[in-house]
Formats: sequence, C-alpha cells, structure tokens
Amino acid sequence: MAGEPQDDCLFCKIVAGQVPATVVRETDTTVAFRDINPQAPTHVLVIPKAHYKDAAALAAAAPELAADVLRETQAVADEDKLDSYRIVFNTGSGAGQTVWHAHAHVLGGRGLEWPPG
Ligand code: IU
Repeated sequence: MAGEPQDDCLFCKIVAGQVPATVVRETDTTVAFRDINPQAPTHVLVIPKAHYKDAAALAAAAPELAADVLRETQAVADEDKLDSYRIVFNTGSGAGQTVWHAHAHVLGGRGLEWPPG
C-alpha cells in the first residue's frame, strides 16, 4: 500500500534504524542524512519516512508530506549556512535515480554549474 514501509527498501531501513546513516535532522515525518558518496561539501538527502517510489508519487499521493520534505531542505541549508544550494529530485532511472524511495538531494558549499550533467 502507498506509504507503507517496504522490506527491500534501503531508505525505509534507515528510517527504521536498521541501516546506519549520519542523520542531521529528523521530524515526525522526515529524516535528513548525509549522502554516503557526497558530490559537494554539503550533500544531504531529505526523505519522507513513508515510502513513495519517487517525488512524483509522493507529490500526487501526499502533497502535505512533499511540502514537509521541501521545508526540511531549507532547514538543512540553514544549518549548513548555505546562501546558495541546489535541490535535486532524480526521478526515473534515465535521470539517475537509483534508490526507489523519494528523496531530495541538497547540494551546496561549492559552485554548481548549469546545466547539470
Ligand atoms: P539517486 O538520486 O537515487 O541516485 O540517489 C541515491 C543516493 O543515495 C546516492 O547519492 C547515493 O550515494 C545515496 N546513498 C546513501 O546515501 N546511502 C546508501 O546506503 C546508498 C545510497 I546504497
């Protein structure tokens, strides 16, 4: 069922505390943790605790929760004192999505080029 934890989902396991992560923020509905393969000095993933396969599914099924995730990206940027930063939701394998639990990448702390690769 939409939103329910999935046994085979790494990020559901992080939410459950079954897989370690460097958590930087947690709310009732979200967790933010540092990416294990950082692409910038700040590279934090913000995820909803509930399982949705990507940002589109999250926004369609639970828009309030999508707003929680977006609000937390701002809080992460504030904590790392970022004036400029990028929020990325890779959606679909062609866009580089590899983990099928919606997540926002918060990237900052260095210059970021446009367009992205
Ligand atoms: P993507 O947008 O689905 O490609 O992002 C998945 C991210 O999850 C990617 O940047 C990985 O480095 C990151 N990640 C992680 O932080 N911890 C893990 O145990 C695994 C992946 I597997």
